[in-house]
Amino acid sequence: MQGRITLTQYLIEQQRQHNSLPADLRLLIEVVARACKMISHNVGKGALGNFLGSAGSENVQGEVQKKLDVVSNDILLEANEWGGNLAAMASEELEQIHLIPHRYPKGEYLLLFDPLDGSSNIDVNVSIGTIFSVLRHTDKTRTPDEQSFLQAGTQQVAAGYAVYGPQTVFVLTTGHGVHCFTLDRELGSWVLTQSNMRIPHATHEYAINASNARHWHPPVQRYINELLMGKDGERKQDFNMRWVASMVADVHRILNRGGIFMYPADQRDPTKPGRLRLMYEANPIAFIVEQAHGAATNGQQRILELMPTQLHERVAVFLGSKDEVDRVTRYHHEMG
Ligand code: AFP
Repeated sequence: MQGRITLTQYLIEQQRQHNSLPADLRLLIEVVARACKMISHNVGKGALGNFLGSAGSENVQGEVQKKLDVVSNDILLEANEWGGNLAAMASEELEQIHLIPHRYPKGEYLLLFDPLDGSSNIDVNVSIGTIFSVLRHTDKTRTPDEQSFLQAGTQQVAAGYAVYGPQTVFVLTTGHGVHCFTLDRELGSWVLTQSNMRIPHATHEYAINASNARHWHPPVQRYINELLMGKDGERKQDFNMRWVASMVADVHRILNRGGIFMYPADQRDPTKPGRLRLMYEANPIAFIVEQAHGAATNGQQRILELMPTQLHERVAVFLGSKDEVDRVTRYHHEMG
């Protein structure tokens, strides 16, 4: 087909146009995208590749790992170790950071990833995905440690996700808008299918796990009650609800047609501020959402400005269409 732009072509053009995409960052993104292709291939095999079910181990979060969690993590580590673009990696599935082995050259970037987001959906054939974030290793004289990764989301130089669904897509930002590439399975290449994705400011759709409703804090109760009242309440319009339980899939819907995604902190355990991880999920997705003209807060402040204190820390998340994110954030400010 004529006029097709592949990911490689797109990245080289970005490099020429903006001069802000260094060659090593471009290569790093290509390696991540290639790893996502391999993960997609394995996800697609499912039971035929003996990939379903539990791996019989737990990750650092105390969650039971699925076989595909482990396989996807290994694919990303192996693909990115030898390219010479990275100083270190961190994965939601690993307790410690992963240093580049001595035998390989080191680069000036740090890569973080959630290898398989939405793993509860693996065995039931519902969309899942990979999320990644790239930071600079600022002090090159020092071997990276956990502290090197503890940078605010505003410092990200690239972020993206892949969704393994009816189609496999790769959504990317390097700070110049959000672009979506679809995997052409016959040719094995990523083809640009959407440029400059925009999240409409207004929406009639929301995503939240409502089974936690009785534990929510008052600002969230107030906001959701108003949505549930629909036309009969003060919002004077009906709202629709969707919940995939794979953040990537919910976010991809929101990037395409608007909506608000919420995973709030609740009253059960004050030491657990929400379920999602700041470094592997909230920061990269917040970068993408803001680049698509949406908003992302933890109810109090912009997610991208939060200063992480731990690699695996969790955070409350409200993101998507700006008008709704602003409203629920205002309720948090008003209600303390
Ligand atoms: P898993 O990868 O452990 O399945 O977690 C997925 C996730 O972090 C996010 O992708 C979902 O939006 C959310 O958790 C689902 O949470 P519930 O299990 O509470 O629905």
